[in-house]
Amino acid sequence: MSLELYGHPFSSYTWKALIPLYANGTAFELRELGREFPGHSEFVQKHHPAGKFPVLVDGGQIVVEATAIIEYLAVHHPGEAPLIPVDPAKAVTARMLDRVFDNYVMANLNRVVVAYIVDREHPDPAEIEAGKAGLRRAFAWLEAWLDANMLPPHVSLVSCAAAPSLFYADWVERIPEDCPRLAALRADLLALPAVARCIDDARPYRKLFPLGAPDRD
Ligand SMILES: N[C@@H](CCC(=O)N[C@@H](CS)C(=O)NCC(=O)O)C(=O)O
Repeated sequence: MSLELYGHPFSSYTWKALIPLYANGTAFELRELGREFPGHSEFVQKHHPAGKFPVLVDGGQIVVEATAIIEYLAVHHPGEAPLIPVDPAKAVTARMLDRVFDNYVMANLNRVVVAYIVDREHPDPAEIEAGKAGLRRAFAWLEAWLDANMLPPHVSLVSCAAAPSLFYADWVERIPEDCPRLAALRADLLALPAVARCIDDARPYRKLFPLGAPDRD
């Protein structure tokens, strides 16, 4: 039976689960969320502890949380892209970076986005500044890390976390000129076929970006 992924083409965390599926050519069906498919939303509300997506279904197995979905795919549906490094020490580093991208890049960009969702005309300036300051701090940390370390050249847990978070973070707060390694990483990630596919499939939804999508990427 084919895998089913509940999510939305414009959702950053859905991308995080789509990238490994695309990179390994794993067969799956996207169960898109939206008003047209109320049953899909009901499923997510029932099976995710916070009603969030993505949610992966593999026969009788339901997996929630994008990182856990990648770990699950690495174990049960392995492919050419070794999503989790085989070397346990490198796997620790991959998991550390996954947390950094989720907790300090994705979370801070979402803080700004949510301020606009709450009140598009008058978003809370304190929330916007706190989110943007968090992004600048995370960017600087990542730039220093990239200066001292190498990332694996293939699609891994790190690229699955980094690609969507850097894609949208740069729309909220541009990666500054003093972070050239991070800007280059973002460009490299966006050029990966699995990521480019997510970007293209999400284009029709750009008008939904609460801050207004920039005319690039
Ligand atoms: N920690 C979750 C976060 C998932 C998440 O925040 N998903 C967003 C879409 S990108 C969502 O479900 N938003 C709708 C909501 O919060 O109700 C994960 O890693 O999968």
